[in-house]
Amino acid sequence: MSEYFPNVPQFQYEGTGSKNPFAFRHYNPDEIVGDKTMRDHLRFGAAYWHVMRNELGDPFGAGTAQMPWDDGSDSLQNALNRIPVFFEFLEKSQIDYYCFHDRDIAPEGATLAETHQNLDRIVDELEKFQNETGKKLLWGTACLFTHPRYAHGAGTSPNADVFAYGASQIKHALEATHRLGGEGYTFWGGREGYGSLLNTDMKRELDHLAALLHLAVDHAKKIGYTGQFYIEPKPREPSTHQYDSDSAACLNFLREYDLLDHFKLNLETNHATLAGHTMEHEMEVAIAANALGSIDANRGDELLGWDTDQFPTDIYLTTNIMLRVLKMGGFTTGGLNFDAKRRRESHEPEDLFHAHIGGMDAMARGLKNAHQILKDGCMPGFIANRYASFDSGIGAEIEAGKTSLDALDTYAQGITPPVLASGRQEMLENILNDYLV
Ligand code: XLS
Ligand code: NI
Ligand code: NI
Repeated sequence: MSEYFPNVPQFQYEGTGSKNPFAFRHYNPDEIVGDKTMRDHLRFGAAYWHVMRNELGDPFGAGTAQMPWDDGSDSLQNALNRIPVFFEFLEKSQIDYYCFHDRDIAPEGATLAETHQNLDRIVDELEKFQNETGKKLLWGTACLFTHPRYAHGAGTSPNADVFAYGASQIKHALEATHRLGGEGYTFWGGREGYGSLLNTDMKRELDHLAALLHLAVDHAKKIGYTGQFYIEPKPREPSTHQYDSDSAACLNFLREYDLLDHFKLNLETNHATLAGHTMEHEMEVAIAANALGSIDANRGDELLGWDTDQFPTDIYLTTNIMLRVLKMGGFTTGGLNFDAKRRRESHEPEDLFHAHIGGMDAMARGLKNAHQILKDGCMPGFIANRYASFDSGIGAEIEAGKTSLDALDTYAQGITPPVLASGRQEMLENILNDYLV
């Protein structure tokens, strides 16, 4: 078998003292943390679109990425040629899962029927490589935002024929995901929003989007696909305003259209920050609704206002993320998909590896820190204690819904004025920092 990355060995765990740039310093796949291995906690995934298809262009300049295995064409053969490269990448970096859009893996054909045939051919090949390597599909999705036909949206397009095209793509992408044993299927509505309300019937667009999601749920039942559906929130870009703007907006949409039983959220760090939230905030909102499914692990840049999709390297961030993953009891169908790309200046193939190894080690450190914080119990204990007045007496009655304004009025008039405890934010920040050394 030819090697596409001859200078890169398979990553091994060498510990913190290692100076080997292709070794893990913190991610030790089989090490047990708490109740399971790091591999099972973190469930790392690689994004086909970034690893194989991102040429590293930006709005001001052409792509820079060196991809000697790629002839630059949109042929089926070129698509087939990329697959062994990708699986070598997964094997060397010890990433167990991957994610794709239909159009990342297979090109459009001259007709829609030919497009679907292309996808089927590629899925045959992916299936073969999955069986040979044991790599698994975390989730699949359909790209309903790149082709010009989706300029006004797919599910929210004012053109019913475009809606039908999108539905056709979803049917085949869902069936491909099912065939490959995909544990989830994601909807990210890049163009499901609007540029101007002057030309938009918002209510009708939302009704249509919900109809499309219901059709997908129905089709999954029909073909026996039991994987988890996800919606991925993002407030804008490419649309001026996307309907799935943040966790709260998605949950409201899912509840309103009776979809909450079928969908969870796939949260991406950089999307959280674009929405004006922290990732922790988005995770807490989703967890409270029992709807946190999976994570697109990346980060933004505070100096840039767009979706820079950088690899997570900030231990403060990864600790906060893993605290919430552990708090919800870990992933079930979800995982940590690196929806992240190298900088345009990091154009050599080996940079793909440096990027992912950094993200994996940062998440592994976050996991270990989070596990230790929860084990020590001091920080969660502080929070529990802060609400202790609701554990008994009048607080317990409030929580149980066993009181009334009359009863609370009588109660409040019979007590001495409340004395507040300090929130101790600074002390807690100091404690958190102690875990990050
Ligand atoms: C883009 C999104 C996209 C989804 C999959 O910003 O993150 O990559 O994850 O369509
Ligand atoms: Ni994403
Ligand atoms: Ni993104």
